[in-house]
Formats: sequence, C-alpha cells, structure tokens
Amino acid sequence: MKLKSFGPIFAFFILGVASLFPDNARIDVDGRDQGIKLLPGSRPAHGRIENAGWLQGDLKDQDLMVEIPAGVEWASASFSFTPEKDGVVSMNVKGEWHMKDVSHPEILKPIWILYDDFTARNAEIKNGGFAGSAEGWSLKGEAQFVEDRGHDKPGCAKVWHNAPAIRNLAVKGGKEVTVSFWFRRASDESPLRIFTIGHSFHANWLPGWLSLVEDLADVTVHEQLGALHARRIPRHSALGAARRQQSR
Ligand SMILES: [Ca+2]
Repeated sequence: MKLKSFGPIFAFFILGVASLFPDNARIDVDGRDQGIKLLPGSRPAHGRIENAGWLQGDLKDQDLMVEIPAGVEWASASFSFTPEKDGVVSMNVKGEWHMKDVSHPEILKPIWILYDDFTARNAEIKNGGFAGSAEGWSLKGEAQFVEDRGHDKPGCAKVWHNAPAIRNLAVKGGKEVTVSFWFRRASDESPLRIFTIGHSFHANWLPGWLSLVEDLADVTVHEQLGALHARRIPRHSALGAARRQQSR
C-alpha cells in the first residue's frame, strides 16, 4: 500500500520537534533609494511580513520582505505596508533565499516561482497580468516572461531569488498600500523538506502534497520562535488528508 511510504516521515515528528519548510515565494519592497521608511501591515495567510533584519541602522526599516509557502497550484495572496513619506519604492518579486549546502551558504539553489495578476490599492501596477509581455517590469538575470502559462490568462513571470522581476511603485506618505497577486511554484514537482536537529530529510511528492502540508500546519504549527515548528501530528488526520488528495 502506497501510504506506507509516509511512515518514515511521521517517525521524525513522533521523535520530537521538527520543522516544515515548503518552498517560499518572496517579495521585497525597498524604499532605500529615497530613504522611505516602510511600516509592515497585514501579512499573507500562512506567510509573514517583516522589515529587513539583515540590514543595519535606519536601512532596516526602509526595506521589508514577504514570504509565503508556494504550492503547485495557483493561489492568491496579499500584504500591506505603509510608507512614511511620498516617493517611489521598488517591488522585487522573487523566490526564497535558499542555500544549496550549509558549508557553502553563498551558493543558492534557485526556487523558481511564477507570478501573475498583480493589483494594488493606493499604488498603480500596470500590466500586473503580464498580458503578452512583461512591459513595466524589469526582469533580471534568468528571470523570464512565460507566454503560455498564467493564472487566469496566459502570460506570467518566472523568477527566483537572484533573478527577480522588479518594478517601481509610486506611493503616498501615510497611505497604506495593499498588494494582491497570484503565485505558484514553477515546477510541478513538490518537495517537502523536513528538518530535525542534526538531520534533514527531503522527499519529492506528487502534486497534491501542499494540501496535506496545510492540513498538518493548521493542526500543529505555531510561530513564536520565528520558524514553523510542528509538534507531533495525529497520524489518522494526516493520512486522511493524503487519501483525500489521492482520491481526486
Ligand atoms: Ca497573465
């Protein structure tokens, strides 16, 4: 029976605390050019928004990042922020920062994400749906306009951390900007990465796994340590979710 292959994975959870790290979509909003402080607002469901803790001094508050787990189907998300003054900020659409190997943290593994149908309140995003081109967006490095894929209509951007799609947003001081968009993993292959202390475990599952992860997350995830820590998972509910996915 196929489901028996889940056994080793649950063993990690039963042993103690483990963390779930699905691949993340990531968007940075950067106000550093004009020294615009950005106050993080609402975070996307299952995701996070925060100022750039890796920058020094005032710069930290002029940059923010949003991260959300990405699945193999298109999903919508939104976040908000409030600029402290009028000006232009840069929105940098990409994938998570993901090192290939802990001994070489400077080498990243590309986590490719597709984005489409951007809209905003209190800012204008022209060609947010990538209709026929990526006009209005600046594609860096290997970032691509994909003609034949998209959320609602064909045309979307394919990006990763070092190959982002970038555009400027004109903003007003004190006016909360809400950005909404659709996204998914570019690949149909669905890795679930499970880390325990001293171990890491990688598994490639077929499409449908994300619902399983979400079911697990809803039951068990808490965020007070800044990461997703999963506690012991009721086996029957996880297997139930897997069966529901397989029966589709
Ligand atoms: Ca489109």
